[in-house]
Amino acid sequence: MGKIINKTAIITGITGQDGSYLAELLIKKNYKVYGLIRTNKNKNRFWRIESLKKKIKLLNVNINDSTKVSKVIKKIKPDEFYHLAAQSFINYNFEDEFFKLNPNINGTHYILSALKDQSPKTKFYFAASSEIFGNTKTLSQNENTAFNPRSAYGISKVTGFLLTKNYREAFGLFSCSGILFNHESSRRNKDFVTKKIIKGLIDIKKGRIENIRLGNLNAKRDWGHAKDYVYAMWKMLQQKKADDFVIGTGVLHSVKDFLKIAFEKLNLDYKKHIIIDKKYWRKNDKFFLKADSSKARKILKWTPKIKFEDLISDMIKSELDLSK
Ligand code: NDP
Ligand code: GDR
Repeated sequence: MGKIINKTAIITGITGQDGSYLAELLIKKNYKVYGLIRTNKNKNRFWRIESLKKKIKLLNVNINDSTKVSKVIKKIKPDEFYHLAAQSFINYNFEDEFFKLNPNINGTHYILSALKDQSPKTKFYFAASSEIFGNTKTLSQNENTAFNPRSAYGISKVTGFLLTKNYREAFGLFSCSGILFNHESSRRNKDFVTKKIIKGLIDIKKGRIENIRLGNLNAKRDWGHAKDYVYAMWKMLQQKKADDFVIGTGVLHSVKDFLKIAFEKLNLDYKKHIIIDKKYWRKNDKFFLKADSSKARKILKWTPKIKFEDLISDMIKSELDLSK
């Protein structure tokens, strides 16, 4: 007997790290999953969802095209809509600000507006980010902390957050934002520091390279595993009341901590293999953001299950498997 499909969901950003894990989670829960993709020409982008291809339906809908967004929502009227698509790499020098702001802000607005008009019962999730806190004065950040973004990316996420809140309050949509802190996995893009380190480490171990060039090793982040974080997204949309939640581990680690643990796991000394390169320094990135997710722990009963060390082991194992 076939599985009973109980709900329908649309995911934007399904080809990304979080989109792929979320699609897996929803499929396990018997959802019918649609992914909106901006193009099907660049097949290199599909590696994370390769094993899911037969179980999901990909639709060519660019979120910058309001007419197409509206049409697809009208047709599918999903139970849940997870909006994860974004230019997610942060550059603090504002040189790419228009490129970043357009899809991140307008895309979010088109989706919310189409939901209001075409499918007001759909529950909506917006992928906000700890970057909205930016140059904060507080030691840890929760849902009441003031926003002070320091990048075009952070500003675009504040706008998405406020649009999501206003559609909830003004039009009664079930629209929530998850204010997520850094989360990683073997599916991270190679430009992010964790994946860059693990990939470099395996290349060093295999004798393919000698060094990794990095920026500020004293930079600190609140790092968790993406699998835990997509579960929090789903939990938010299963509540009776729509609300916003901060999601993070509440523990800070430096880039140096990450390097030390990762290299020691392969019996190497990171100090012999790192070159500091100013190219990777971000002059506005001096603030240590740490999550206070007590609200999510209480209301969603969410806690991160995968520890920092296990995240690193998991990334090393996957990279070693890949390199075989
Ligand atoms: P990824 O960079 O791995 O994935 C981004 C996704 O967005 C990809 O599917 C990409 O599609 C799509 N995308 C990018 N630009 C556009 C565009 N102009 N139009 C349509 N689609 C686009 O990000 P993550 O999975 O790590 O993150 C998911 C979301 O969560 C993002 O919004 C990110 O900003 C946010 N976030 C992530 C955090 C993290 O630590 N991972 C923390 C806080 C927030 P394509 O394959 O075509 O490039
Ligand atoms: P971040 O992630 O900017 O926090 O954005 P990234 O991994 O790029 O940086 C983490 C920290 O590492 C320091 N760093 C370096 N970073 C990179 N990329 N490359 C280097 O060589 C390097 N050396 C040191 C950085 O300065 C920084 O402090 C991620 C994204 O997923 C966003 O979409 C998301 O919103 C935030 O996390 C929360």
